[in-house]
Amino acid sequence: MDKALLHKKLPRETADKLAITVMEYCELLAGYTQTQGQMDRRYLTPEHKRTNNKIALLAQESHLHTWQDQAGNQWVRLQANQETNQRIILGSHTDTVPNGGKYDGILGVVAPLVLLKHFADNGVCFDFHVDVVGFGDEEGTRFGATLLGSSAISGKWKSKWRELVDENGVTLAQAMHSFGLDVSKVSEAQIDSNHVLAYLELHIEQGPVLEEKNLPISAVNGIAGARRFAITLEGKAGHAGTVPMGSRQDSLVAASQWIVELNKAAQNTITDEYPVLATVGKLEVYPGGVNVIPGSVGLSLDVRSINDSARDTFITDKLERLECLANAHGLRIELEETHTAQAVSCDTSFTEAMTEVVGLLTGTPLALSSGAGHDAMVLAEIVPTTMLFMRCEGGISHNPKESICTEDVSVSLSALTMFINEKVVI
Ligand code: HGY
Ligand code: MN
Ligand code: MN
Repeated sequence: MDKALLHKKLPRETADKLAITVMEYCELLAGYTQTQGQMDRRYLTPEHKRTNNKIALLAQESHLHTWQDQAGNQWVRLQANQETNQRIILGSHTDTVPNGGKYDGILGVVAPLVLLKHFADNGVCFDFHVDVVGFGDEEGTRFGATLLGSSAISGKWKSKWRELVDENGVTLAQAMHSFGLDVSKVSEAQIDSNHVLAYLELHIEQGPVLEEKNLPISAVNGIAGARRFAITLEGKAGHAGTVPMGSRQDSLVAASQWIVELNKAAQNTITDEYPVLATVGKLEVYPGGVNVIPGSVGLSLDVRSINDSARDTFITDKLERLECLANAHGLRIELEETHTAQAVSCDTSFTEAMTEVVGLLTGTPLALSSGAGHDAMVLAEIVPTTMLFMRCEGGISHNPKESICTEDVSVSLSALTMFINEKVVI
């Protein structure tokens, strides 16, 4: 028994040792990717299966209970010291964006897993179950819709998602079948929110604030709401050498003008009470011939703000402008909203508790709001939810240069331990 744990702290040398293990596991799992040499782990793929199996193996080594639910999320449990159905859940996602970093998501699964292994190996347990979950899909990389894993456990799964198709035309239902799952049973993944005392997600900040303040961790008080769209502008393909400049229906020209205006408009909100962030991350030109006037372009739109109505007003305005540009260029517009997540506030008392823990460990009781979306925003709809942010170098994320330091992982492990020991009571 690690006696120091009884005094509600993780001894510094223990936290440092566990942090090295966390880094090693993140490095190992970074090799579970569909694209050699870059991070690309998608929902219901062989890499997802390997990751779930590895998590299960690590859990079993410490005699922790582990299971995969009907949505492909992997769970690990440190049993309570008494008969109870009360549980806390720590977790994040195991999937990544294409060419992403090694820590976005997986850090929030591996760090609590290492902590649970340490507790189990030292005979430590609590009055409640401590669960760790690795959500199979948060990014939406494979099927476009996002937060699928956390939506399943929260009862927010949409039956229409079974028809979603990936870039190879494989439906989500087919992918589930290949993964050994039955999409008609996804509802069995839903948890009973009455049994959940708290959901806590450790995640890299993916922004520059902690580094600017020279702080390793912070609490999180809210998460921006995002809306995403898939847009197609249909013009008229033509010969680059014969169609006069004045009579073209060039969808790429209209799209380019709109993208520049969109960016400028979002920049103009920087000093507003509720800044809006707008991004076109994908742009596909069809047919893509050097001597062909583009027939159509497909583009994505991602708009976020910590305030939903500021975000929605911005979107309405920009889509009206797109309509004008399309008319001026003789284009047809197809628009599909592929993701909508309202901004959420984290649970007040747990966020205050985490802020206090952060203050005790770093001297600065800081809570930040998150511009990035997280599984926590889905869990926040059904159970008391909060997050712990950890610094990442340069605030870089969704980029292979994403990087963290072992010392910050050590502080994060201490924060998780203090939170579980002192702030969560039955
Ligand atoms: O897009 C996001 O905010 C998250 O990384 N999925
Ligand atoms: Mn991400
Ligand atoms: Mn993430």
